[in-house]
Amino acid sequence: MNDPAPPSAPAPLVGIVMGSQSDWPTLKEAARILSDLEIPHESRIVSAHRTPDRLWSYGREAAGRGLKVIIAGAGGAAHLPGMMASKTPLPVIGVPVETRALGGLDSLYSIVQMPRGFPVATMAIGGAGAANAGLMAAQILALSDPALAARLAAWREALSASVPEVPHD
Ligand code: RP5
Repeated sequence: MNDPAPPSAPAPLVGIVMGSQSDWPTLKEAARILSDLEIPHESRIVSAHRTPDRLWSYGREAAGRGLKVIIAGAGGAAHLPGMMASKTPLPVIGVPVETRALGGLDSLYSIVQMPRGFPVATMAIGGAGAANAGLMAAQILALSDPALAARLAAWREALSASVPEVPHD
C-alpha cells in the first residue's frame, strides 16, 4: 500500500480504491500502469460495508480534491464501485476481484449490473482487468493531455513490438 503522498508530490489525478487489503495484489496492477505512464495517483482501502462513512466522504470530496477518474475494485458482494459512482460525478472504472468461492463471477455481476443512471465502466475479472482499468484511466486523461497521449502511444507500440510473430516451443 502506498503511503500518503509527500507535500511536494503532484496532486493525484486517479484514485484507486479497494474494498480490502486482500484486493491490493489485484489493484496494484492498475497502480503499476499509472506509475509507468507517470500519472499521479493514490491508493486507499474504502469498504462499502466495513467503512461506509469513509466511502461517503471519499466519493463526496473526490472531484473537489482534483481527482479526474476513480478506479474501484472489490470482490464478492462488490458494492464499492456502484456506491462510489452514486456519490461522485467522476467516471468510475470497476474492477471485479477474483474470489475463491465463485471465481469472481459474483464480483463481476455485482459491479456490471448497474441501474440506469449510474454507470460503472466494468473491466475483466482480476489482474488483467485492473491493468486495463489503469489504461482506461490513462486514455481518459490523455484526451486533454497531449504529453500523456504520446507516452500512451509509446507504451502501446512497445507492447506490440514485444509480441513475437512466430510461435516457439
Ligand atoms: C470485499 O470482500 C473486498 O473487496 C474483498 O474482495 C472481499 C474479501 O475481503 P477480506 O475478507 O479479504 O477482507 O469487500
